Amino acid sequence: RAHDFNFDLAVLGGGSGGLACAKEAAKHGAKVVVFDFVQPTPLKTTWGLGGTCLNVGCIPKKLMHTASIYGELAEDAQLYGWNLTKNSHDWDRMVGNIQNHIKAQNWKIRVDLRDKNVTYYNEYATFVDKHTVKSVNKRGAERTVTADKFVLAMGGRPNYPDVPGAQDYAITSDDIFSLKYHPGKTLCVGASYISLECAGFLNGLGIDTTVMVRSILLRGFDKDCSEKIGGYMEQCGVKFLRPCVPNKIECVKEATDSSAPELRVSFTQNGEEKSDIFNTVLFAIGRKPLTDKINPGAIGLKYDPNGKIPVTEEELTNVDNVYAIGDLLNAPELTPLAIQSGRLLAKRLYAGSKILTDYVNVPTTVFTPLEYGSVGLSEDAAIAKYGEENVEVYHTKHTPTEQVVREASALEGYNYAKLICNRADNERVVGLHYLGPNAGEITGGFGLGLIMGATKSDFDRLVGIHPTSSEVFTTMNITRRSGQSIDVED
Ligand code: FAD
Ligand code: NA7
Repeated sequence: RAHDFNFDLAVLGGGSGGLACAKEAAKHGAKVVVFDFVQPTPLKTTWGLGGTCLNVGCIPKKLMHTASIYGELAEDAQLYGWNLTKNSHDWDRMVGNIQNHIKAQNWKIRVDLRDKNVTYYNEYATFVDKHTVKSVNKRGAERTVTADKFVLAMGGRPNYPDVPGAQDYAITSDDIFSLKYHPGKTLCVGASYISLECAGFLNGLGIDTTVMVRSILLRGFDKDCSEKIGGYMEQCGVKFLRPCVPNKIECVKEATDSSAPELRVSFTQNGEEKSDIFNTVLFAIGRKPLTDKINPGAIGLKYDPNGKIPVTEEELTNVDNVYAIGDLLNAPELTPLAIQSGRLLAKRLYAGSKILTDYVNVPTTVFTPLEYGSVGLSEDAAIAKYGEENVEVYHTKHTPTEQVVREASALEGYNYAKLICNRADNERVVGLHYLGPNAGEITGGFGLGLIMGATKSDFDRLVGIHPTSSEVFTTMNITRRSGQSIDVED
């Protein structure tokens, strides 16, 4: 049957999930095509092959976060004896070097696809019927392709609010990492991790930064940790407007190729109407999957009003030859999860595997100035699941050894860790949370413990590595229930 089609598998979207799936399928002998096309932002920003993570997500975000952390470490370096003359930060040089890295990767991915016998079309694909897509390139040339099976991996794009001037003058994370001019005084709207991460690195680069928060910080994450992140950012100089929503953005002075615009933002804070001038307004108020842009009606594809696609545990949609992976699913929007789901799906389809993607206990890290790593449940989610009487919270603060040269400052006490355990199940650890340096490295490792079902006594059995921050998890003995202060040294 597959021989009647141009391809065995057509993948819509060449991002983290789509590329992993396409390459794995080709490895097992399938004839595969990947379509990847980026619609430019309202500011006309566009990028190459590789999807959100490489071009406008994880990679440039981590690099800008690193740039900002280097500023902090340069201060520490002086305390360690380095004579550094304090230079201001050069936005253009940073953006240039980051974009050079990304462009080199875009090229490498193309070569890799060719080497692995995956056909790549830089074209936007939409369905004609359940075995046929029509695709269009940037010059408007069309092509029709048939395939036995389809994998949807189109990811999502940032939302704009329904506020006058938003689409005309504001930017999103799709624009910030390649912004041609220094952003100047910046307003980040939203309390999502993307908003807080952007505000964190901009402030760290010496930019006057404000975050506009409608309600709580980091909905979905542990509340305790989220508020500590906000407190730390405030101490570092980030301004917060909360509770606050924008009403209008007007242009006072247009942007040029080398300079940011001047924008007047009108907003309501605590019921009061106010306004202020900013050079850059960045919306990070959530993302929407691109499901409705592929002519889903032509195949009768079912999806939720927010664009997420319900799938079986085998990532099959309601259409029997169409699968969906990555940010299109009702699951954490994370690159390694998109890759895992893409790769395992291809193995099941073309290599006889039965292994399913595990969507539970996925470690994640928020790269705010105070980094936050977590795996498993938040405290509220654990209480909702197991009942307050069954949830034991062990917590502690810690001082990373490398920071002891810093003067005792207002920033002390934010480095924090907690283990959330289920008393009804031998104190099995159901949530691990860490605030401090190298959060991603620490949380990634401990994630293995959680998927293997580690209990508190397993953590106690583990001998820590001294002097590191990760050792806090091996010596925790204060429970929240005891009421004992974590400010008292053991
Ligand atoms: P994507 O990577 O979004 O790829 C989809 C591709 O399909 C895109 O290139 C799109 O243009 C293309 N496309 C869409 N429709 C069509 C069509 N009809 N035809 C052809 N092509 C199409 N995750 C982490 O794990 N760690 C992080 O630190 C992290 N940081 C992030 C920071 C930011 C600012 C953002 C925005 C995201 C971040 N993420 C992070 C999330 C991560 O980027 C996504 O989870 C991941 O990229 C999802 O992969 P995907 O394959 O589902 O989709
Ligand atoms: P999220 O996590 O969906 O967060 C959206 C944030 O933006 C949140 O703080 C919202 O506040 C805020 N928001 C939403 N609409 C508005 C408007 N109109 N005005 C002001 N503020 C608004 O988005 P992300 O992009 O960070 O994350 C996407 C996914 O990636 C997420 O699901 C995780 O899985 C990872 P609210 O709390 O609703 O008041």
